[in-house]
Amino acid sequence: MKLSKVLLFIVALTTILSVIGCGAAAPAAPAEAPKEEAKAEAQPASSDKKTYEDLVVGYAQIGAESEWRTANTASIKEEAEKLGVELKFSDAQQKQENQIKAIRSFIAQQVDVIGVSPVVETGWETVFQEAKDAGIPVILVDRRAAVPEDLYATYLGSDFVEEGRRAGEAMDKVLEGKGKIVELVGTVGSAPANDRAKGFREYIADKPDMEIIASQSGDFTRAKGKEVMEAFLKSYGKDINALYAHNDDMAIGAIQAIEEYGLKPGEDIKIVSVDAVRGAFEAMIAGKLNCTVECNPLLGPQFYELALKVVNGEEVAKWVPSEEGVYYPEEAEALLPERKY
Ligand code: GZL
Repeated sequence: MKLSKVLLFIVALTTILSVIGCGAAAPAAPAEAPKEEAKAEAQPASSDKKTYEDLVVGYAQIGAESEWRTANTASIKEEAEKLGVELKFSDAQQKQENQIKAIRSFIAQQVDVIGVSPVVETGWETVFQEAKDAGIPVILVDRRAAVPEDLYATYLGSDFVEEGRRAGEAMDKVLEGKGKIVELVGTVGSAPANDRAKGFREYIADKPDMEIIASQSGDFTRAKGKEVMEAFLKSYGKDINALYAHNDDMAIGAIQAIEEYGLKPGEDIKIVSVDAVRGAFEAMIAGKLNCTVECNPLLGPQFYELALKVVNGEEVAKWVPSEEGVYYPEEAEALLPERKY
């Protein structure tokens, strides 16, 4: 073979080998996916997150003892309807054992989350632990329970001590700092009763001429409020200058008792109560009630927003306080039309 041909062959061979070499140098499929692809697999796909339509909620309500509770129940039910949440709702007729039974039933049905308004503060640790062991978060709504913080996801409700302080300040105003007061207490052992009593006493502690001469539970109902006020009138009669009622329903019952006794509620006996339901605004317009401290029952929207966050593993505050005001007779007529409960 002539030298020129040999050289040509060598050049061609070298060229072919160098091309194949580049091809061989092309990387095979990488041994592992690039970091960003690997990271994507580590996070749950957004489709794994529940929506309101996926949510199954068990709600253990206290009962139907007051206008406030009726409005609270309406808010919980109406918001579930609006959002497409599957709501399993129980009314415990103000009995703790019925609320505990309802919670156990929700656990057996494997709901996503349990909402409860504890009728009293104590006696919840066992059943809340059962919910935790079943992997079902508990949300306290309206009233608190005295349990370790790891047994509930969050508390959505009012600052009842502050409501008591506001009632004390209002009583100071309507009595002009001086008078004998009888007190209608809410459900014995309940957070609102314990704390409204505490806040009121904190406020009048440095008011030497304001004295609580009697205190008894009316269980947050009109009927019991009337009955206990009748007993107060029998014992103290015209010595009573004012009534502090832990809710408007008991105050409205007491108003009936005061009128039947022959005295003028709102004048002979000043009255300060809590909730700010429509019945209280009507009593203020009639001159029979001197102040109502608001306690917001319309917790449905915030409750489901918290429930979805908790079920999807999002961070929520341990306490979500409600926004509330204080109302007097002079503004009652103008405000009544816009009151939602
Ligand atoms: C307060 C709520 C109380 C209301 C009452 O948040 O728990 O229970 O003040 C109701 O009217 O019965």
